[in-house]
Amino acid sequence: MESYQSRYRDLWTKGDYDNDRENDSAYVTIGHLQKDSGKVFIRFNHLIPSIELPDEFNRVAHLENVNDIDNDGGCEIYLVAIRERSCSATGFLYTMKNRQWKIVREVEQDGCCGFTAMDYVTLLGKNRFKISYREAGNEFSKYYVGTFN
Ligand SMILES: [Ca+2]
Ligand SMILES: [Ca+2]
Repeated sequence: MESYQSRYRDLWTKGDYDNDRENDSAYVTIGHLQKDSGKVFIRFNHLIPSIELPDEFNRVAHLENVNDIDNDGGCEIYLVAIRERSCSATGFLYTMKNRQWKIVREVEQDGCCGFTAMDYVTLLGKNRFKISYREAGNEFSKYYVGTFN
């Protein structure tokens, strides 16, 4: 039987997100309880807090461990979330500081171009990173280069 990990490999990733030298798992869930119905979460094991996406997003197309950009021992995480009934999406680069997730960068992009299991974020050296994305109506990839602070 196909494992959850291989079937949803774009929506499941491993890494040490809280810098305790143990690998953690991250995966996407949709809330079903009344208070969080339809909300999208990135959940973790090992008591790591969840990431809760804003209400306008109803699914995640891609989830990626991007390794440790700022060299503090914890891996950063990147996800692309798609807006309900729309072809617009936002990529979010998150880092954990003091056990709280913080957004490092948001990148607006095309949500209908199709996403693959490739890496969308590349490290360019300490504190520097590159995010690949597609704009609506543009078939070529674009790059955003950023610094971590
Ligand atoms: Ca860990
Ligand atoms: Ca880090």
